[in-house]
Amino acid sequence: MAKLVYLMRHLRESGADRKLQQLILELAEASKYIAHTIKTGEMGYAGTSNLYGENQLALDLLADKIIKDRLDHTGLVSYMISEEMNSIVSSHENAMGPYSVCYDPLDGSSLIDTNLSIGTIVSIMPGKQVLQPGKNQAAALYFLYGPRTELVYTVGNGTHIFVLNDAYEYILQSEYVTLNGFGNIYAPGGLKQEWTASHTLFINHLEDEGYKLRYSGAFVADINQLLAKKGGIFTYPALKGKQEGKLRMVFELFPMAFIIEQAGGAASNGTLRILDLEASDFSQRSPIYIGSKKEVALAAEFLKRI
Ligand code: AFP
Repeated sequence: MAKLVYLMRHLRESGADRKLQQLILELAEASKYIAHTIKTGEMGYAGTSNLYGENQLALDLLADKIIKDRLDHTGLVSYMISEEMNSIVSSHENAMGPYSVCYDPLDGSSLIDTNLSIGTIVSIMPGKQVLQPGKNQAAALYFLYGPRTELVYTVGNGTHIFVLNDAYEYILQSEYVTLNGFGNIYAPGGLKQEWTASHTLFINHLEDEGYKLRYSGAFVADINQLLAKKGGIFTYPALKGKQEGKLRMVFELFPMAFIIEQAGGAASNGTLRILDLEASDFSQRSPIYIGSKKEVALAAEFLKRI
């Protein structure tokens, strides 16, 4: 029987800063409570809306609170911001922690009533600045709450997948996960009627090449599918009248771009590498083309054509 590799051991052997290891372990503990509340919690609306005018579910707020309360007194975090908060929050440690954390506590939460997989996405920046270029991230991770609860993380030394076992321990499933140069699945993003001509041409090309449409409505589950199937592309493009697309840079795109690049893939806004970008504010969105290098490069070619 293969030796079990627990998360703590893998982090220790990753060479990451000890406080960063500890921060990831704290987030892993928080994920266990979120996984439990998804199974048992109230699925209704909270009667409030976030900064973006999106109705908040009770679970959105509960997941947000679980993470915030967990990080608040660790001494590891200076500032934190989430999709559900209206402003950047300093920790109770008088913002003395070595890291700042940006997170989407429940990505795909509009799917909760469908019982499809949803997740938590986390970006960890060094120091006190939440707004930094994506390439400055110290770590990126996500939790996927599906038939199995998974943790996928990178600290810049490969992308690694863990599964939560019956004893509520994260056990290594596969390390140094890599995407193939190309795949055979794609996610189109947005409404077809709002696509630009160049995005439409790109999607039609993928279809002509026999790529299969795989789009769940949860970014975190769709990215996880690219890792599991070792290739393909997820897109959420610039749309007519919404040039910035839908997904948010600091909460969703920076962490997923780090994870996918560490798995040998690529992530762009259609022309520029996502990790080279810097958000001017935490609500900034961007078009996204992320996955195998071949498809991301091909998208850039199509987007140049019109
Ligand atoms: P929710 O968190 O509101 O469910 O939105 C999920 C999401 O931000 C991302 O996870 C999906 O990829 C994307 O929206 C789906 O957007 P559409 O509903 O416009 O397809």
